[in-house]
Amino acid sequence: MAYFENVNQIKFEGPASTNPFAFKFYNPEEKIGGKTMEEYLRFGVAYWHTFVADGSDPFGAGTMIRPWDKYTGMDLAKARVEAAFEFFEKLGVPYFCFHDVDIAPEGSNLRETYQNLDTIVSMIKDYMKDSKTKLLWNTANNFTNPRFTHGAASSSNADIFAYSAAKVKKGLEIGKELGAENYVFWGGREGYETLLNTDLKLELDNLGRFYHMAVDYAKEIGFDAQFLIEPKPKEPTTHQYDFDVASGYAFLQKYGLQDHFKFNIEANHATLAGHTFEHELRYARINGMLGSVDANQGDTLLGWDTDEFPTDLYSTTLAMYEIIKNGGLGRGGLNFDAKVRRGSFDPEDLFHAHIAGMDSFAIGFKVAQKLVDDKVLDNVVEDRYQTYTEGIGLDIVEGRTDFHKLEDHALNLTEIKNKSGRTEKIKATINQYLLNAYAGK
Ligand code: XUL
Ligand code: CO
Repeated sequence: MAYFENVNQIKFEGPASTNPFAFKFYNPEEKIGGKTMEEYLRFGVAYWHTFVADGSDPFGAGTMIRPWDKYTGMDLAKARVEAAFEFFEKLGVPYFCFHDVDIAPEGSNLRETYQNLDTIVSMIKDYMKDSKTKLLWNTANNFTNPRFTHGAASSSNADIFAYSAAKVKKGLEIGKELGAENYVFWGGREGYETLLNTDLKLELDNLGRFYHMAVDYAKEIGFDAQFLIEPKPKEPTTHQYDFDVASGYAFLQKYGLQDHFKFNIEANHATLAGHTFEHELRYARINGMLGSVDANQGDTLLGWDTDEFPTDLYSTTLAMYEIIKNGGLGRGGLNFDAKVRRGSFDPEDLFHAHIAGMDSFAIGFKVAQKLVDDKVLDNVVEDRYQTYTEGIGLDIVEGRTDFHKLEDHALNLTEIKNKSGRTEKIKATINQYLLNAYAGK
């Protein structure tokens, strides 16, 4: 059965096209910086937002019209697999991502949940045989069910720690079965509401223990996916343990996990942490920890995770700049952890949303590659830090100074000259690159 019968294969038609079901900028075969867009951008569809979410919010019921919703239970789970692979093929997207609960309903106990998962995983495996779409990552949802109210690996209840471990164990087995490139840990309830009832040290130590056991088990079963931590500062808990890349990296180093994990960086999580998307990407990149991206955007007027499809070209350009400077995302990709707005309830809107996101990253990729090729920002930075390439500056970076030597230098200074940072000039240049990109200049 076709679930999206009004939509045909989405093709690249170029910037002049007026066909809403066509890519204007994402041309999978086009080479940018020697790589095709398809192999470099590695787009992924998020199963939960696209095939499961119903558009409900804290003030209202679901709005989404989804042809598969006429089914329930395991029939619904199976219909979603059919719809998903039809969608992947029509969109021509190379990857998808899911949580365990997205693909199969939970049973009345863990054993029954496993059975449901096994049925759907073998169905997905069959569909993957005839499909170009691969699994970018899977993960365990250890946050929705009420049992996780006090956390999962950081729960105050040891039974929940064990239950969470069992779900991740199963997730690792599923990842191996389906050939996942990565395995994600987003600490949905790993955090706390109030210190008044919280043993902060025990919870963090337990989280460290949990991640070590996951690393050990993946090794035991020969699952070689890249492990990824996805930081988020708040929501659902007040204080999330994996707040941002900097705090996550400190955590990983403290518990000796830094060689086993990288980061999955989500744009809207970055802005919730008071950072820009590019800040988080840069922080991970300079530490060799940039693994994958949850591509979305927030709303600057709202203080929560709105998970919008990325359409801000300035942001996609600066994000792609970091990704290019990282030499790509390796086994990672650009997963659209993004949802259509509650009012965009037609099945077709799922296509419009993904087309918008893919085109926005294609533009960002083109502009960023040009910025890199022309050394626009490299030249700015090189000039700005020029004092570290000679004299006392070179001595500092090469470790030949101490406070005595620096004091001598400072006492002998007659004049200190700072240079302008030229922020506005740089931003104007980026605008010029953005606008010129499709004028063929
Ligand atoms: C929640 C979020 C999750 C993770 C996977 O904000 O981003 O969907 O990406 O659990
Ligand atoms: Co995410």
